[in-house]
This record gives sequence, structure tokens and C-alpha cells, in this order.
Amino acid sequence: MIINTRVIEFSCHSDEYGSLVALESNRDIPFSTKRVYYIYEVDELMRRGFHSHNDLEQVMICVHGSVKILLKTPFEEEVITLNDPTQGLYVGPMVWREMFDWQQDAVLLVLASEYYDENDYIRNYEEYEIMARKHFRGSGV
Ligand code: T46
Repeated sequence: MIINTRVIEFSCHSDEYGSLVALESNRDIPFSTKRVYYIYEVDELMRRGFHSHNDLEQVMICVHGSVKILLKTPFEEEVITLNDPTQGLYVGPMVWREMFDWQQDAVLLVLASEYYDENDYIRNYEEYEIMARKHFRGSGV
């Protein structure tokens, strides 16, 4: 996986009554969760995201359906398919993301380490690239 990203496998309690996944801050989720949001009713051809965050950490979970996430830095990129509610995609600071190929009825649940702050967003790719090169300098990528 590319720098500052990883897939987290959650424990699932399944029995004849159905399935349950519990997410605890600083245990299953590698930070204290301050905000939860979910994205749904997205047209299949819609692409969202197109930004990075300066400091924010997030875990994305596709709790229903399927969606693809493009993760990108100036040095590498990867596409992850989220289609399993027992898997979370951790995305740390300074990783560009785009969400696409939304299966009808997909629901993307996101846990975030901070309250909403538009100042933490880097929405211009050229600006992001300059900042990311500085940020990752010396990190071996
Ligand atoms: C991310 C990806 C995965 C709020 O008012 N509060 C919030 O917590 C969020 C996340 C958004 N908003 C407002 C801001 C915009 O007016 O909701 C609107 C849509 O947000 P945005 O265009 O940023 O949505 P996406 O899908 O491009 O990005 C979102 C998150 O913003 C972002 O942090 O990593 O999902």
C-alpha cells in the first residue's frame, strides 16, 4: 500500500441472527474519532474527493455496496476497492484521494480524527504536489 494508507480488518460477530462489527476508538480505529459522516446516493459515474488533507486521519468503510478509491502521492498511486464492511481503509495526512465507480446503493462511512475544517483541505493538485514533495522528503518514498 502507498505511504500513510493501510487496510484494517475488523472483527465481525456473525451468527444465525446476522452480523455485527463494533469499532472502538484507539483500538479498532487508530485515533480518537471526533466525526462520522457517510456518503450515499452517488451516481455510478460520479467522481468525488479530489483533495488531500494536511493533518486529518480517516478510516473509510463501505458498509453497503462497492466503491473504488484512488490513493495518490507524487511518487505512487493505487486503487483500492472497498466492498466489505469488515474492512476499513486508513488514509493519513497528505494523501490525495478520489472516489469513483460507485455501485448503486453504495454507502461509504467515514470516521475522522478531527471536526470538519475546510482549512485542512488541499483541493488544488499542483499545490498538493509541491506540499507533498516537501512533506515526504526524507521519508524514503
Ligand atoms: C474525504 C472524502 C472521503 C460538511 O459540512 N461536514 C463534513 O464533515 C464533510 C465531510 C463535508 N461537509 C460539507 C462540505 C461540502 O459542502 O459537505 C459537502 C461535500 O463535501 P466534499 O465535497 O468535501 O465531499 P467529498 O466526497 O469530496 O469528500 C469527503 C470529505 O470531505 C473528505 O474529507 O476524505 O469524503
